[in-house]
Amino acid sequence: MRASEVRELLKLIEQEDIIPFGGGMPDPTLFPKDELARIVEEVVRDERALQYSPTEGIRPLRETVAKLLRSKGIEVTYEDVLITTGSQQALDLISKVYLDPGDVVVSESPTYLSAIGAFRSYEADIAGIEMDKGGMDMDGLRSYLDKEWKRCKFIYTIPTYQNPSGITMSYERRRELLEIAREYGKPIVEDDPYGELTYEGEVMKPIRSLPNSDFVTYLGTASKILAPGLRVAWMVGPKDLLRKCSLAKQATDLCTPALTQTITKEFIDRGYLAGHLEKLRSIYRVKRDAILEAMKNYFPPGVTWTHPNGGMFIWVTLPHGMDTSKMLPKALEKKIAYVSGGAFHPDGSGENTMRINFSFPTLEEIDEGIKRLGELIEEVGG
Ligand code: PMP
Ligand code: G9A
Repeated sequence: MRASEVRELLKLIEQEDIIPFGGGMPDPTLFPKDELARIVEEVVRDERALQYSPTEGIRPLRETVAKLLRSKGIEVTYEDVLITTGSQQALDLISKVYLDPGDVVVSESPTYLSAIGAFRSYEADIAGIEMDKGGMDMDGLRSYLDKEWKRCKFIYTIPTYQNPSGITMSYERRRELLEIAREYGKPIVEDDPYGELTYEGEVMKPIRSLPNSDFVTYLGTASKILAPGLRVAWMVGPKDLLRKCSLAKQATDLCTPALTQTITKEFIDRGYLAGHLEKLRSIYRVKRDAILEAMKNYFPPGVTWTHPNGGMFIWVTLPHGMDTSKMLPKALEKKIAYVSGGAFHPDGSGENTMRINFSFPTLEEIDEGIKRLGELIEEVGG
């Protein structure tokens, strides 16, 4: 087990006055506090919300989630839904069920660093497949599976507004991925915390909603669309896997808090989610535009970055030979924080890359922070 660079950075940011481009945190001023306060006031008087609850999740929330998923084209009933304590727990449970030491998970490279952490904690290796503008490279995936078919236990993907790159997998690739996975007999785990956060272009349908995708395990979460403090998420997958994950969950935490499950359910059932998502999209769109504009204004030549249509992250590549991890102490001196790219690469490469979050900082911080970062890159890069 290794420390997560994001978690360590969060500790630091808590203590100091640093412009935070590091953690993937929602804008705290957008939490729907009034609606939540009204709901909490009622829910906390409901003794069922204060009681232990079934490991699979409270049935009313499972039904609400199933309905939400059906609206995205994922045809499920409540019985297909397992509620988890954050999607992070789903990643842990899936690993616990699937992975033995020495097994391999195939993922995009770069990928979500705490997924790497979850897989590694079960002593699995992660094989990172390169990406381009259309997502994971399918030729790379095929040639990896040709070599290491046996060791690979599943394919992990974040196809929409990926953490950390902001890249979205095209429909062509989504279909090809399904075909390859079926051909090689490997399950897919589709992690989708950002799919609702579209600021531009087409709203992408999950892989799990495409034809013949029943073998795909789909992870959704309330963290980015409502509040991560609730620790409420959901998992849909093959019945056998769901059953085993629920057994694993019994040993892990017995159940996700009924209190936060009920709050989440009420928030969705009272019809607050759609309006809230509209608000998130409109404000994050402004922040995304502002950060792209600031990068254009302040970054020196030779620096490139992605232009995500949604989500929370921009992936920045510095000229070859630069090392963002070595540069981080200097960035912290200048009171700015980012996550260096090596943390997201299963093989530790990507020294000259970094992830920049734009949902959490304010517009003023975005402008000032990117200005300081541009100056730093110029200083260090010579
Ligand atoms: N997967 C991805 C890709 C994420 O970005 C995150 C949060 N940053 C998670 C899973 C975990 O989210 P949570 O546990 O809050 O649901
Ligand atoms: O706080 C966390 O660890 C969740 C955020 C993940 C990220 O920054 O990718």
